[in-house]
Amino acid sequence: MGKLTLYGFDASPPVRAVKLTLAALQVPFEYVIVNPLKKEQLSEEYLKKNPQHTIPLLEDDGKCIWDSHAIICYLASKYGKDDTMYPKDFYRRGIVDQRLHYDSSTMFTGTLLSITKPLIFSGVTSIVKSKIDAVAEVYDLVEIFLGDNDYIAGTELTIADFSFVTTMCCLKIFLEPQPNKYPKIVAWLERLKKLPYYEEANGNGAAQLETLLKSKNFTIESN
Ligand SMILES: N[C@@H](CCC(=O)N[C@@H](CS)C(=O)NCC(=O)O)C(=O)O
Repeated sequence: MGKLTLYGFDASPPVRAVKLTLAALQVPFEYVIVNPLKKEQLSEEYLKKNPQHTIPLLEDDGKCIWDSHAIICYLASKYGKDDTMYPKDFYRRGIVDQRLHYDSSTMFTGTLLSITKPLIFSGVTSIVKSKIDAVAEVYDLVEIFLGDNDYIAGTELTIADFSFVTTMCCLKIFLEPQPNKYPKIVAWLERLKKLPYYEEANGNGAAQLETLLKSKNFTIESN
């Protein structure tokens, strides 16, 4: 196994999706902190590795790959002892990919980041109600994605669960999923929390982001 380095910061949900994947695969790695609150992702040295200046970034024996979704597919394909976390079966893989693209486009970027980025980086303190309505729309869909299964892409834990849980546990800060309305989501979040590596790989960083966001004393505008 080559030398793996993860560049990131625990408050970042996509970084935590990679940490969960590495923990599940039991792959050792070096963790280098790149703190976006200090604009460290814009350093000349980092831009050479990732011109898109996002965290997470993975370096595997000198080869760089970024975007959490691409990274977790890469890790599960290369280091998985079997294919349960990222199935080789074309249809089951297609379902996992669909979930990952949904997180990448709508759930993380279109919904969570569109709320958190102005709060953290632009001094905005009020959130328009339509953005909270978008969170409810995400929950409606995730409840359907879960269906009768224990996990986001079927009966087995996959990398899609890691991508979703890191985003969903932060959307919770803005809209708590009520058990009577979203029983499957609530049960799934509890299920994921029982993973032995959950707290270290996701729980602690999610708590850090929650503390940061709550320190902004944001309000939600009524329409
Ligand atoms: N789709 C990307 C999103 C990554 C992302 O937006 N990361 C944020 C932190 S949560 C970041 O690096 N922001 C700093 C920047 O874009 O300069 C992924 O999944 O890796």
